[in-house]
Amino acid sequence: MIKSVGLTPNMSTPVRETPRTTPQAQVTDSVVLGQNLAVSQEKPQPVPSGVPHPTPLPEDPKVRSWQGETIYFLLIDRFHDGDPNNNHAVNKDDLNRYHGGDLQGVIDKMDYIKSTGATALWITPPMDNQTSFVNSDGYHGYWPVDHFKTDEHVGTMDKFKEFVNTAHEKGLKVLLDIPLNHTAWEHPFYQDPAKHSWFHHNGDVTDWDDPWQSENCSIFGLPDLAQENPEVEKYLIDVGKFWADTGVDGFRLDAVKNVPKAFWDKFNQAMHEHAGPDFYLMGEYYVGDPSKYAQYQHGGMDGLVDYPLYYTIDDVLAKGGSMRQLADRVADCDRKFAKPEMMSAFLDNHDTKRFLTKAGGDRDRLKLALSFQMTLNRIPSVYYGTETSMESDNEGWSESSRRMMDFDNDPDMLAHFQKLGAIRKDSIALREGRLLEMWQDDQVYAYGRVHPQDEAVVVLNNSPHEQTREIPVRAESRLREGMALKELLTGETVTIQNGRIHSKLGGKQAAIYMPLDKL
Ligand SMILES: [Ca+2]
Ligand SMILES: [Ca+2]
Ligand SMILES: [Ca+2]
Repeated sequence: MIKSVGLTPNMSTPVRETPRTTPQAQVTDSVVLGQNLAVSQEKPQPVPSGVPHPTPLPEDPKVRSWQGETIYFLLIDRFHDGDPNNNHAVNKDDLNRYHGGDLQGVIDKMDYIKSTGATALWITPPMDNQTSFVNSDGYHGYWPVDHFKTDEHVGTMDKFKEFVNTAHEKGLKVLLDIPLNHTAWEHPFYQDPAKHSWFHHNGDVTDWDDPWQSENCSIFGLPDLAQENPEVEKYLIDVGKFWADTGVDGFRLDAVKNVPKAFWDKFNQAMHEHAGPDFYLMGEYYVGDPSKYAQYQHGGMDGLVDYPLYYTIDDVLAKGGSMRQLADRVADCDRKFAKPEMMSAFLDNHDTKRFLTKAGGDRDRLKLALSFQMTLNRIPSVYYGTETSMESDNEGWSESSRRMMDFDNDPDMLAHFQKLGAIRKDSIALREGRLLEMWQDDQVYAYGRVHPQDEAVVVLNNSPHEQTREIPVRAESRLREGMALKELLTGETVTIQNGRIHSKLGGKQAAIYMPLDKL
């Protein structure tokens, strides 16, 4: 079990992907790609969206609600090395060791992040971590030894504040990842006999299906904090207040499943009282059953990452299953989640294989999945490098999904993502509209996004062959007979005839239609 520690630093319970048992990472040449790129001096130009009547997202992140955001998620250590002076014991040849990325690197690449169309940034925990344990480093940030300090590899607290200010100046919100379930072994509290009652002493989780074990036992041996102890509860709420005071716009809460819900309810309430009702709390709850999610949203957690949808995206869009499965999953989740529009849809992350690898390297499948993710009634979270077609190894667990960012790996995929980002940014229908299913069969899924100001219609063809459908306009829609719609990915125009949209799509293609006339 101890060998697995560095391989599952997020401490989540893998539901389908199980941790690898062999510790040796398969390091390939691609690991070192992108590490020595000079900081680009030229600012990337915004991509035109082609949205007929744009309703742009406000530039000032402080006046925006989270619902309209597009999140870019990166591992600080694996994004960009902006300061070689903090490269303590870096080993870029070993995926379980520090690679040298830091806050300065994220600052240096902020224009790139903005150019993708993302509007918010989620970074891994910057707190001071235990340097290493067995054959792994705390590069991921989930092994805190001091919750009130930044790590020496990441940068100083002043650098952190500069990072937050730079993001805000560029119009990006900041979501900070924060681990509250456990500490690292070298945390001084764990060594302190006076703080014995601050931790559970129940041994490791042995049965992942046992909810009591999941909350009260150690994950891979990590010291498990006893949140039911009022002193611990107060301490962790103080940790939250401390980081909220740096000016970040929300938290991504690690390992929700492994902490009693009663703690989360108190923590959520305390954070909203301290930092305001718009301070976004996004939980990581590694569970595929959508019916278990509403309790957390009712308890003040604004949203959670959408694992139920993730598994279906994997089955259908990566592996080519029936689109009926995807349509039914979206409808089922929309019914069961308390606030589906505050949930976050993702294709892959640091605990999964990368989407493109699961799709057998089929780039058309990645493009289709991105088109789905960016037009859905969820907050999209895009994992760094997915927009440039980075891949994982086929073998092993998730460490090969954490290679150093390769900015130049696939300009064509990046252009597709930028286009989708620009469209979402300019369309209130895609950001805030209600989702109405319009069509489903084994190959094709279509939905409308209906907002009082505007509408969009999205049609997705999951078959490798061309498909044509006559999609009926819903009664709830204000799209009417004879109206012309522009398809934003090709620029073609179609006219609504006999109450239907004539949609012809190439294999594995998406269409995003918007009315040329104002509604
Ligand atoms: Ca560095
Ligand atoms: Ca450290
Ligand atoms: Ca726990």
